[in-house]
Amino acid sequence: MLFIRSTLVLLVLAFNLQCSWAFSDYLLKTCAQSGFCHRNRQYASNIQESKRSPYSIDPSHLIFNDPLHTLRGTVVKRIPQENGSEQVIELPFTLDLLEGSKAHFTIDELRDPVNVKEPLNTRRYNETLSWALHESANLFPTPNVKVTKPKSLSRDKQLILKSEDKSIKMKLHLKTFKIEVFYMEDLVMTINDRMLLNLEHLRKPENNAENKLPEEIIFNDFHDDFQYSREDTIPFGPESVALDLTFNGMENVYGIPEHADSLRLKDTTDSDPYRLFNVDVFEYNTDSKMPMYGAIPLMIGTRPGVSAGVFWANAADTWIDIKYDESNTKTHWISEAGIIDVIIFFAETPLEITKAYTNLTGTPSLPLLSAVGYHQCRWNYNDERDVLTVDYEMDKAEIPYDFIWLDLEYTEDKKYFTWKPEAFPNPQKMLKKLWKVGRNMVTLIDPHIKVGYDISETIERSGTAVKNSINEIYHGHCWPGESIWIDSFSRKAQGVWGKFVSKFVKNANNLFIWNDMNEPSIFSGPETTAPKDLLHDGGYEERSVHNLYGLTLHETTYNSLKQGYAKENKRPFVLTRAFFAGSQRSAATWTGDNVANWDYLKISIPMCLTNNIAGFPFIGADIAGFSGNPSDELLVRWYQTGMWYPFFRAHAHIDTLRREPYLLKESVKSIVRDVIRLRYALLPTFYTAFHDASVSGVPVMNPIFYEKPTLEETYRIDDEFYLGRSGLLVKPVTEEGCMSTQVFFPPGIFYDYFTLQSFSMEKSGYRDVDVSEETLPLFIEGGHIIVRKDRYRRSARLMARDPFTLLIAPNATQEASGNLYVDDGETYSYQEGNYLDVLFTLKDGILESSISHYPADRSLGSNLIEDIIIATPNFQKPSGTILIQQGDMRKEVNVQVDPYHRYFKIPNPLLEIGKPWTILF
Ligand code: NBV
Repeated sequence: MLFIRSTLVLLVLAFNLQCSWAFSDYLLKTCAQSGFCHRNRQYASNIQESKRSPYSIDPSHLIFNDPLHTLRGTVVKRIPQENGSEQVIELPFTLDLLEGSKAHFTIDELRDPVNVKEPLNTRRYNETLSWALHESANLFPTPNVKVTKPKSLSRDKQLILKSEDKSIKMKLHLKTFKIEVFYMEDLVMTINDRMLLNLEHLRKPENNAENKLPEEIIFNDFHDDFQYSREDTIPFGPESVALDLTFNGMENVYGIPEHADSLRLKDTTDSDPYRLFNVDVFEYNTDSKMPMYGAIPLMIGTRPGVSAGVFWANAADTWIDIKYDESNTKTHWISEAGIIDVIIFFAETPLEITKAYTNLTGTPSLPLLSAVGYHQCRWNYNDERDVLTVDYEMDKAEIPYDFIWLDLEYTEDKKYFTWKPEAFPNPQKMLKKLWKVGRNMVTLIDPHIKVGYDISETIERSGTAVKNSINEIYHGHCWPGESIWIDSFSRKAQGVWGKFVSKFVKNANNLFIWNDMNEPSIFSGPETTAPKDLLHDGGYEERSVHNLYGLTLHETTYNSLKQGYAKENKRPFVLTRAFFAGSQRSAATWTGDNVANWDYLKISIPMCLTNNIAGFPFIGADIAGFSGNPSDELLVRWYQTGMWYPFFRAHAHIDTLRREPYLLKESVKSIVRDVIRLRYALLPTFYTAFHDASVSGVPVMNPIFYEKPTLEETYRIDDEFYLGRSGLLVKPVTEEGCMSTQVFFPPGIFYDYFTLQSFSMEKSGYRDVDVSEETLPLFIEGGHIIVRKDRYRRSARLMARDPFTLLIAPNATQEASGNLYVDDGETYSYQEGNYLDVLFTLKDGILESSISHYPADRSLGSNLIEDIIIATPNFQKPSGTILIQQGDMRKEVNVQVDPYHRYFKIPNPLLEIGKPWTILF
């Protein structure tokens, strides 16, 4: 049976590979086909009619726990019975006001073990937060919360909690479990305003009916009639959790990646809700709410002056309805299992919300500098010779690159941790050749392990494979044929995987790992993923932990690589396809199997922006489309767009024509070469942006509204963005045959990046910008200083000693500033303080550099500055010579003037980047 179905699915997949470029929608459930989604949507509409609240807070059980400042209590669910009595279900509830204008609340259920069969864990899964939060995240309640309660607490009363700094006030309505949250005395969020709170408590099939509220329906409670899920045993019966949260006065919400949709989320009243359920969606639909490879249940709402965030810490299959209604945004969160575990954030700006969120879930780790360069990938480079030819040809064409990738086919019979011997007889030698110029290799290692070789046998023997519903090792189908899956939730499995990885990278120092198919993708499974009744470590069902699986795997891979490279103190590089909140700490990701057409190019921008605001900036899309062969025009536009993706990688399906940049016809090649070189020239600025992200979570690809949160007209712009906080503003061309495009500019002075022609915007608005095939609409906002390295080198590592160029773009008051972060680009020694941090400022006719942090290794700061270019809006060039000072050195020089009078230049000032200096105009 399993075999017939998997063959069928394989046939369907194969058919798709060849014949069409669209996702096969029937493989995935709609909300109406998903038991718990359908039930909760129905409940939502019924409860709106009955206007009855079955849930309340029991006043007699409220404890305000002083030392911990946690409010503990019981949410009571009352179910009227036919005989007039009520069945009462008690649900433990906690609420904390957290430091920094945040709050955390949970609603759980204590399940009776009598009703649960071994080896299932009785408990509702409540460990999602511990995976999502970083190790030392601080969930401490703020001290001195002021509680105001009426003399006698009865059911129709309210309780008021106020944080010490008074930024947050929460009004708890006991009768309906409604919570109003005020930020700076402004009602910003209401929880359970629409009374959609629902927790389907444990019951048996035989007494299911009497456990239903009158507003609930019975639909797929104990079985699943979706075509591919009929074998689901659903051992707990219905166990979903749901809640509504309203963003008051906000008409714009963002986040909840991953979806191939606009940056501002859409109203779902007339469609399915957005779904978060990690699945393999080959050639996914664009402009769609369908689930994708990753899930970050973080939503951010904003209006000028106030922003709010909701982090729904639940890893089960989740659907989210959004309704924009009379200047409020009403959201309804529905998860199939687990507990209600929510952190809410409040701040003045959306950027502060992202920062606060990454403060808890971890900032993105600082990548290898080379990983910020260009990655050349294809399914597949066939053998050693193929790899070294690509390497050679890239150099011959003088196109820099840093990583070459090996997809699936380098393995022997798709057995991970092996090399196909005839194709790769000496991987070490190949890796050494690449390393000579500082280059790296990434190989694909997936979690599905072919049965019948030492790796799978070790997993089986050590009891670290994922189990089926009767606790036997689960077997399914994936690329290698019959496979088992490593259960990376378990510590033991992590150790086992660690050994495989260490052995694999032994003797190498430039070999890294790509975890693909880790949603997990299972060809023979329902919705092409794992059956929901599989069992993981601790007796938890896949149903409860599904969206975490990818994270557990790539985090294990990262830790294993870190261990493997401990001697070199080297930072690992891991690419993951599946992700969850917290993935940013240990991986990069990409937008999966897109198609070489304009729709996918266009949608890649909001997709990357969404990940960036959800704390996971190291993302890109396959350039120039995974499936299909792009036209020259599309390919050029894709490189011009892709050079701004934080993760800059070309990749192509095995059935496509080769398209490495050196193979392109001369006119196209030279544009692509210039684009890749521009990325390398800007590497210091990109790396500084990555560093900012690693410190505070600031997006690398930064939406306009994140930089200008008071300008409401920016709230729907998702086709242009800034590079971090550098002031570089980009509007990639994503339309075929485009000759002119409209670019939005906030008020201020702007410079065309290439010509330094300036213009001034009195107020924000759009300008027509002409484009040709070669041009990329790229601007610098006045007030910024950009740092570059302009010389062509073969790889990032070879640029280490290169001199810097500074590009100064003054604002209307002739001021500008910018910063530069430098470290060795490879090791963790920056964590011991071995880095250089420089601040450049232009003010009152003085351009100066000050050092905010000196590296222990002073050679990091010995690079020279070879050019300083100063753009001048109204061409005010210094009248005489200018004075340059660094330490004891003082010299007067003449500036060089651009014939078009757009800038002047200080050539060869011979200043060291790592020491302070001053230039007087
Ligand atoms: O390993 C092959 C591909 C890979 O190239 C792609 O990037 C992944 O998203 N992989 C999926 C498996 C098969 C895709 C049809």
